[in-house]
Amino acid sequence: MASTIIEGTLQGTGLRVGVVVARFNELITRSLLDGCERALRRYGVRPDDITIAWVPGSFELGTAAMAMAKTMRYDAIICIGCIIRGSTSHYDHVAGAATSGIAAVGTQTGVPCIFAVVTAENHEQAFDRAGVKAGNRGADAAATAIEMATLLRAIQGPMV
Ligand code: INI
Repeated sequence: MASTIIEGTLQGTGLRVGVVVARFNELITRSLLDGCERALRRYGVRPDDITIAWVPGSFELGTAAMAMAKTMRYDAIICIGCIIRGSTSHYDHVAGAATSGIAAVGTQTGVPCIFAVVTAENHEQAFDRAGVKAGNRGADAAATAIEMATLLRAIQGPMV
């Protein structure tokens, strides 16, 4: 007997996606958001099905994402932020709170919540990860969101 394999796809048509973006380090987070929106559209998500919420900093990402998830109006949520070690003595606290806040959304609500927070030693490294050299983490997050949303639909779909 063959194994049953369940996988997500990159077909985003009909999916509703919430994006939470931190204003802190806005030059970088806007670039991540831009990469994210372009990728979502490439995967077939309609602009009308994308809702963007701005928060002050990465520390607040989880709170807003949790509120969005609880409405059950979104198939996936993407959290975008940028935390630079050189800019803050409380880097570890902000990064830790952002990580656990974002992770809690997925585990507590069942709505996939994607981590698109760039953590970097300096601005140059952060820009590299926001489309300059090392890809765009926002675009990567869009693909992850679509894959997780379609995977969950496949898992929850009717037995055949
Ligand atoms: N928020 C960030 O998103 N990135 C940072 O690098 C950062 N630094 O450097 O402090 C940062 N701080 C703000 C924080 O996220 C909260 O908005 C603030 O502490 C209010 O709760």
